[in-house]
Amino acid sequence: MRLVLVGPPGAGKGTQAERMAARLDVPHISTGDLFRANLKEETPLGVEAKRYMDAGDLVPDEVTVAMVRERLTEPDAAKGFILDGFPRTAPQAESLAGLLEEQGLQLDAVVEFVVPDEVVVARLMGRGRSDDTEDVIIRRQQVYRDDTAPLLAFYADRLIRVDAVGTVEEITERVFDALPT
Ligand code: B4P
Repeated sequence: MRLVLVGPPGAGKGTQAERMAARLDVPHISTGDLFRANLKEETPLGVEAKRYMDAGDLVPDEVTVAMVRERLTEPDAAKGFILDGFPRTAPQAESLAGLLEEQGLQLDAVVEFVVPDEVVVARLMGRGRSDDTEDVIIRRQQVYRDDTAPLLAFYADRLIRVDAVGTVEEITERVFDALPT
């Protein structure tokens, strides 16, 4: 199964991706987690990503695409993957399409997590990550509307929309009920 998860910041993509990956036995590939791991190790990539993440902006496409490309060529991704938080821009979507085409592969579905702004703000304020301050959350929501939401039209033929308000368990069941078999 090759899946992409899309949704505004705090929609629960990371939370659901982890559960889905365990059930489907495929790797969970989160660009946010990859950036944070680089940040922790203080790699040049992490240092560069930090200033964008702290401002609520997207890390530049060249950097993000190169990182994902490398991750997707690791052996465990051959059996499938859950891409969490990638693609987030049109150039990222085009590069993913190119990469899959080179390998003769296709995405099985793109799952959109639908959740109102006020719910995500409450969730993120409760989490307390360094990019979870009110100003930065508002900026991330704006970036989502401007750069990421337009991608949903690009994936219209394989888009699954899931109501992401509810308990973590309820949402996982909704996703699995909606996935292609
Ligand atoms: P991400 O790490 O992708 O973070 P996110 O979108 O904010 O969170 P997510 O939707 O995964 O929410 P989560 O499950 O954690 O991005 C962070 C930054 O990295 C971006 O702003 C950007 O700078 C950079 N970046 C990442 N990908 C990029 C790309 N492709 N291109 C460029 N830059 C990129 O859940 C949030 C909270 O809600 C948690 O506390 C969780 O416990 C809680 N929660 C989850 N489900 C819940 C539920 N059902 N009920 C109640 N609480 C719930």
